[in-house]
Amino acid sequence: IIRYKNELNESVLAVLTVENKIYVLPQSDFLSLVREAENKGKTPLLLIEEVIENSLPMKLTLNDLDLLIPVDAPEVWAAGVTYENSKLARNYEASQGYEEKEETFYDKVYNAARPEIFFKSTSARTVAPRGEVYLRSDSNWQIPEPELGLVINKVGKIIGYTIGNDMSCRDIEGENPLYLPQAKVWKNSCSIGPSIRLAETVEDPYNFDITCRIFRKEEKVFEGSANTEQLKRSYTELVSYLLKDNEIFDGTVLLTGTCIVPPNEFTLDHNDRIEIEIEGIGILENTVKKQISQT
Ligand code: DO4
Ligand code: MG
Repeated sequence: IIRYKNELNESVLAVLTVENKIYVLPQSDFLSLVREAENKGKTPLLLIEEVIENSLPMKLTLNDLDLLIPVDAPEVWAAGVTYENSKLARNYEASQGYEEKEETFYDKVYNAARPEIFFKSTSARTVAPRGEVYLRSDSNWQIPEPELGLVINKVGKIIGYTIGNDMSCRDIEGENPLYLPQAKVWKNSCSIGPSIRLAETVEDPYNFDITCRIFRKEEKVFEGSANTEQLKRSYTELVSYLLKDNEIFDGTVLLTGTCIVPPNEFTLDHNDRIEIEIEGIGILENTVKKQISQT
């Protein structure tokens, strides 16, 4: 499911099929589609199949469309240290390169029953596909974190899968884990999209290939890949901790943690272009910018 802005500046919901055909949907947004399906005792996929049978695809392709965030997630939350790679990277940044002998907070959380879950973004801070993610002016070590995002409803049902970029400052978090909110949340520090893959169409959500590419002046300076089979925890486990004694809203996105970390000497730069690809969901592309008015 995608959303785009038409020539009248209106938001339009559409479906992109596996054959790369795009059909406009009658609902105004993703949650309306989910709610209408529920009210009719059908699934979103059934409603979409009816549209596909009774209409013609658009002539335009995905590249022609001015894409919007596929769901206006009221809140984006994120899980951390859910892959071994992330644990190793966190230990490196916290130890400033020296080998730690004792068990760290990161080792503990990787093995603990309770996962790390933190507040990542609000809809106003979240950037659309092809939009600009910003660098923080008080950090010299910044990376994208390519993550699978769970789109959930208020009772924690996974209704879709999307792609998220949990932009992060390794030096700020490495200095002190209590700085986590500053290492994770600032203007344009999160991006979601380009599509939502309906949960009912995914055979095995623990088998998504994820690839991240970073381009500088159109030259590829980083590429890394992983698969969600390497995830330490289950999605239901992460969602259940997010919901504990909490109020969660329809369309919330829970990022499931990063499994790809660029080399330790790498930091993002102004005008870098980031691509995060998850097979069957698409490519989330963003350009990196220094903020214009930094204080
Ligand atoms: O502890 C920091 C957060 C780690 C994180 O965001 C991740 O593993 O993806
Ligand atoms: Mg992360």
